[in-house]
Amino acid sequence: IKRNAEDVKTTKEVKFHWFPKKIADLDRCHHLVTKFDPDLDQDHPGFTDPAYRQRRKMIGDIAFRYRQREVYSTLRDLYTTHACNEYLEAFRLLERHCGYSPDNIPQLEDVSRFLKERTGFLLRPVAGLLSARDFLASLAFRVFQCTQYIRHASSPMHSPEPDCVHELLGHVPMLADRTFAQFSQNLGLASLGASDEDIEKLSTLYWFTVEYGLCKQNGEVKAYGAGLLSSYGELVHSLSDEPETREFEPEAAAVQPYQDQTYQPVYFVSESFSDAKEKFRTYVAGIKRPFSVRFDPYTSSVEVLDNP
Ligand code: HBI
Ligand code: FE
Repeated sequence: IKRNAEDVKTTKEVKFHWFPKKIADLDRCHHLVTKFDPDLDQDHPGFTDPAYRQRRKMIGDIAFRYRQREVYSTLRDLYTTHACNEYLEAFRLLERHCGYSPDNIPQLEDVSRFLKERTGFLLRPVAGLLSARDFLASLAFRVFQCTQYIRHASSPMHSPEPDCVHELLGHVPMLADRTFAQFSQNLGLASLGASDEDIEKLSTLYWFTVEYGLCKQNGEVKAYGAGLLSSYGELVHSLSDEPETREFEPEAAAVQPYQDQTYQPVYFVSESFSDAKEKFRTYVAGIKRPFSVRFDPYTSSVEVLDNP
């Protein structure tokens, strides 16, 4: 069995092995002895049966995924103090009605049905990181493209790409808020047919609001960005004294350089979602397009109107 250097600790002269001290520590007791594994042991009765080995792999993956409870419980403890009210309200409902819990990953379909009732948003499965243009276009129809796979078990608190922890704990609760949902759809509508430069700006705006936005609430600053609410480290960092915070102005946020490798050095704080939505409306009016678009909620389609 391979072990990490950190598994052997030293106290003065005595070396001893790391051992679990609470039930959650068992998430780290996952080292397998593989000598009888059907993938590796030629004498295993299932060695030559690919269907059996595939099924075993699926069941094994579920066992490894069990570590999700660590992420869920750790993040949930922070929400009370760090997340905005809109988030907390939706999160409580998702726990009560949608199977959100430390040891369950809810089905996309169930969560989508919940959102549909609240704000008309739908979740649609997607295989990975989409181009900004395609991702934003889906928001125009109140469709959120949602990854379903989970981050690698060796790094439970971090994922370089979106995964279901990010979508379900970061994005979904906010999409249950009416004003935030309208803001998201407006971002999407503004992106339709926009120039590459404008897509870049809208994508940066998305970054500093939907992903890393902060907002004021009863004299305090709280998080509403999905990138923050799905990352323990950055959630703590964003509300500490370390980063710079600026009042949300779409013109400034649209061109602010951002970090996708480490924590943000700058965050934008909105007065409220209504305020952010209004400011964004003014910003969008300045984007030049040879046509305008209107969403028809009866048919869920976009009408193109020629500008006179
Ligand atoms: N693709 N699947 C997926 N999920 C996202 O959250 C996402 C994306 N592509 C681009 C993107 N987000 C944003 O960073 C903006 O570029 C719109
Ligand atoms: Fe995201």
